[in-house]
Amino acid sequence: MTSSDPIIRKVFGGPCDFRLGIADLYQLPPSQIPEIAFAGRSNVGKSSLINALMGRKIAHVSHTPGRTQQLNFFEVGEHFWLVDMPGYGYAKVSKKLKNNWNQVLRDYLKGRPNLRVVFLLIDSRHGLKDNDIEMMDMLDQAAVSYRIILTKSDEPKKSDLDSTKAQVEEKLIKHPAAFPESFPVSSWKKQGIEDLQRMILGLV
Ligand SMILES: Nc1nc2c(ncn2[C@@H]2O[C@H](COP(=O)(O)OP(=O)(O)O)[C@@H](O)[C@H]2O)c(=O)[nH]1
Ligand SMILES: [Mg+2]
Repeated sequence: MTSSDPIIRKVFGGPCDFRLGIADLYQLPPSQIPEIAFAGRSNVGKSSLINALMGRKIAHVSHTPGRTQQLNFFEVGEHFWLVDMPGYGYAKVSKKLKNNWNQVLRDYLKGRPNLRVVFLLIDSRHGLKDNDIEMMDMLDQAAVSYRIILTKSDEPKKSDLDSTKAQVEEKLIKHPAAFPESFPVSSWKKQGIEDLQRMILGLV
């Protein structure tokens, strides 16, 4: 953790422990501490972003997407719980499994008053896909506030990144639970990471 801000160093550089992975909601721990969740398509760069935020490898970075079908909970000191949601949009997952998961997710999102925000990650090279819109609809229906993070912002040209950002924000107008602005980040170049850490501190 290289931030010059002592509070960021304390929170994001302090203890972060894997607490549990749950595949069913009866396993859900009680909701006392604020929760911050990360969602997005498989391969969007979610594990990399979580690792960049925490300044260490806590989430598995993989080239074979779609393996984890559970909600993974990490306890970040006494400050908040970080929830790694399973990546979606992986073609090899059966329809039945997908439906089961959607039900688990819906129940989680609806029944979690301490869930402060879902960061919904979108690949800045590809923009919004149909299953991202499905996820946004699910979040709107559960009335969980969410913010769009544009990942891998080191890849596209600036003009392309700007137009993707504008396109995404145009769509957000129709989504009541979405924060109207989107946030480009690069886990590789460490761009936008400290802003995101600060944003999280403002929410917990
Ligand atoms: N260019 C670029 N690639 C990234 C970045 N973050 C992740 N990736 C790559 O995207 C792929 C998927 O990353 P991963 O973090 O495993 O994504 P997840 O499946 O969403 O957890 C890997 O090949 C990463 O190296 C980034 O900031 N910039
Ligand atoms: Mg991952």
